[in-house]
Amino acid sequence: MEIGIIGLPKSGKTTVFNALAKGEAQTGAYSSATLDPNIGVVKVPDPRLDKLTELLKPKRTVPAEVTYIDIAAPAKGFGKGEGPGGQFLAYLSKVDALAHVVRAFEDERTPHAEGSVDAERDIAAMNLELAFSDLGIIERRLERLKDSLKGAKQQERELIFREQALLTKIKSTLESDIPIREQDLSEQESKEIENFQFLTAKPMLLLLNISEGQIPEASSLEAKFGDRYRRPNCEMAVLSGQIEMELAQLSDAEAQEFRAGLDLGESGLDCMIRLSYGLLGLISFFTTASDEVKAWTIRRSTTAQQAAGKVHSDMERGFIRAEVIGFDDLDKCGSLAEARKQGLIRLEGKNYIVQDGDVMTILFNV
Ligand SMILES: Nc1nc2c(ncn2[C@@H]2O[C@H](COP(=O)(O)OP(=O)(O)OP(=O)(O)O)[C@@H](O)[C@H]2O)c(=O)[nH]1
Ligand SMILES: [Mg+2]
Repeated sequence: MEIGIIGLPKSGKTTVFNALAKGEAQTGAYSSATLDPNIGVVKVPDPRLDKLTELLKPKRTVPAEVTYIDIAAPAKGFGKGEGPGGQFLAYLSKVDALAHVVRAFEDERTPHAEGSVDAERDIAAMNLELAFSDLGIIERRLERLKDSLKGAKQQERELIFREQALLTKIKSTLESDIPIREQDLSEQESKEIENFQFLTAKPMLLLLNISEGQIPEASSLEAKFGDRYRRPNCEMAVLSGQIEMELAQLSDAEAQEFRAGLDLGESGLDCMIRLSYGLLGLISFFTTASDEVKAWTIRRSTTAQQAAGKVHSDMERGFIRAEVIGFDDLDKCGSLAEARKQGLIRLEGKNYIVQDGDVMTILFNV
């Protein structure tokens, strides 16, 4: 899973990146727009994995991973309705979800490019920018389709007409300010446009970046912005990038203590992972083979055979069956042997739909 961190200049993207990836990328008053993006691989914290390690005492424990990419926008043309440019767009179109860092903190040392802090204005500007990029892609495609109609055979013409109709519908809805992720597309339609990698079709996480002084208002800000911006495929959260970044440099125990003292609740990373898993419809399952406990990320409604393919393509190809036990059952039994004795380990076939927290041993033959 890859999440692209986007935002207007000086909104705190790199600060949030550092908080999530425990990174030490340069933040500050110079423009980082000409630098390469910061890429960080983050281990997904999962208390169930810790518990499994305690129970099964494997030699190795391997958590699932999420990649965060901090992509500085080109200084020119961004927020001006001209659409994100070349390299920037190339990075963005690859990611599974977007995290939009929205500046709510005041800081005289870092003046806002627009001269004032106004989160709603900035959200609208970014949404416009993303929509503009998608509209550009659609318009170019429609031109191409029009050209290819000439000299097309009857069968091809039908396909072209269909694509034209779909893109025209999406375009006009987009023009009335409805991002593709909120458009009521059928599963089939969503599949047909998948390859365009439209930016407004990606699940979106709005991160309102507040200062330390605004922490007492965090829940009222969350209620206010949540009401306004939480939609299907769009989540929002309030966090203080600066503080989260500082806490990320501490040990877990120290960070927890500070967090309690500041009345901060769950960590920025935990919150991001929870929200992005929810947005992307992701769940985790665990494997325990060969002295290794490992967490895997899959989409909801994945079959046992497809899930096996995550582990190894041979396992998918040669899938025979899986031995499955839910995490809670295993936790209650305390060991796989006890679970087996109680008959709680089930045999499941290739069409079994894997559930969040399943602990699986995959039997295969190639
Ligand atoms: N007070 C305060 N300052 C912050 C916060 N988050 C970021 N800053 C400051 O704002 C400045 C810009 O932060 P960055 O994280 O570099 O912002 P950016 O969006 O990556 O900036 P560019 O990459 O240049 O567009 C830095 O000086 C940060 O210290 C915050 O939550 N509170
Ligand atoms: Mg930056």
